[in-house]
Amino acid sequence: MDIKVVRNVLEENQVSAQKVRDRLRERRQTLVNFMSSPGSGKTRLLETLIPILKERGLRVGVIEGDIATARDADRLKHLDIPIALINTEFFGGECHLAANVVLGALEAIDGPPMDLCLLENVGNLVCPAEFDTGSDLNVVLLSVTEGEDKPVKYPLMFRNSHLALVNKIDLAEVVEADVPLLRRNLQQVNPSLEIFETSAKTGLGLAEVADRLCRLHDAKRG
Ligand SMILES: Nc1nc2c(ncn2[C@@H]2O[C@H](COP(=O)(O)OP(=O)(O)OP(=O)(O)O)[C@@H](O)[C@H]2O)c(=O)[nH]1
Ligand SMILES: [Mg+2]
Repeated sequence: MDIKVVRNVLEENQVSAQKVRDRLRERRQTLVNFMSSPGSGKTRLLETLIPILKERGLRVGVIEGDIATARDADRLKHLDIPIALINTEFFGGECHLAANVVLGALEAIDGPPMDLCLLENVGNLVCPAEFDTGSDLNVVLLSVTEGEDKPVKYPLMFRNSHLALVNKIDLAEVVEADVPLLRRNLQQVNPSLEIFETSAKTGLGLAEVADRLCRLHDAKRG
């Protein structure tokens, strides 16, 4: 019985994810889903990456997913972009964003023209990987302070992602991170994962990430 209930939840989510995809296709918009443990640097990355994307002519919007508080949305306010905030504590404190919630957020920021919507998922290395949001691209951040073994300990997140950003690379030496081992672990879990080394603090690697997102949007727009 329990298994059936879980299956129903996931099947329902797939229906909503398809609605998100249909909506994005109609509007020629691209949705990118950023996921990671709490504190890996998702918000800091958005703060540094969005100005680069804007310089390249992309009109950007953000969906901020958090269990509680508007802190991350507030940190992005100065970027002067449409932002939809979702606090999951109002519907059970879910540790992920389900597709129906993402659909509602897309509707909420409808208005100003938008090419690229960046979704900051709830900080969690497990649950968000289980729920298709309807995104065009899944990006996982793993900071060098978290340990090289995380891809093999939490494989689903890395299997369900297209890009991995090895973030806080500016701290690699200080925390004696073994970056080659971290890369090997990522490749072992998902050989097709595209790996970027980034620092959301210094901006290192973010031009390459911006290039990748521009190419994705261009390909989708056709
Ligand atoms: N040195 C360094 N610090 C970083 C980097 N990226 C993020 N930080 C810092 O790490 C801390 C956590 O970053 P956030 O951007 O809040 O992380 P988050 O993933 O959005 O966290 P949640 O929203 O709670 O899941 C902040 O103090 C950031 O300034 C980086 O590349 N290098
Ligand atoms: Mg954040």
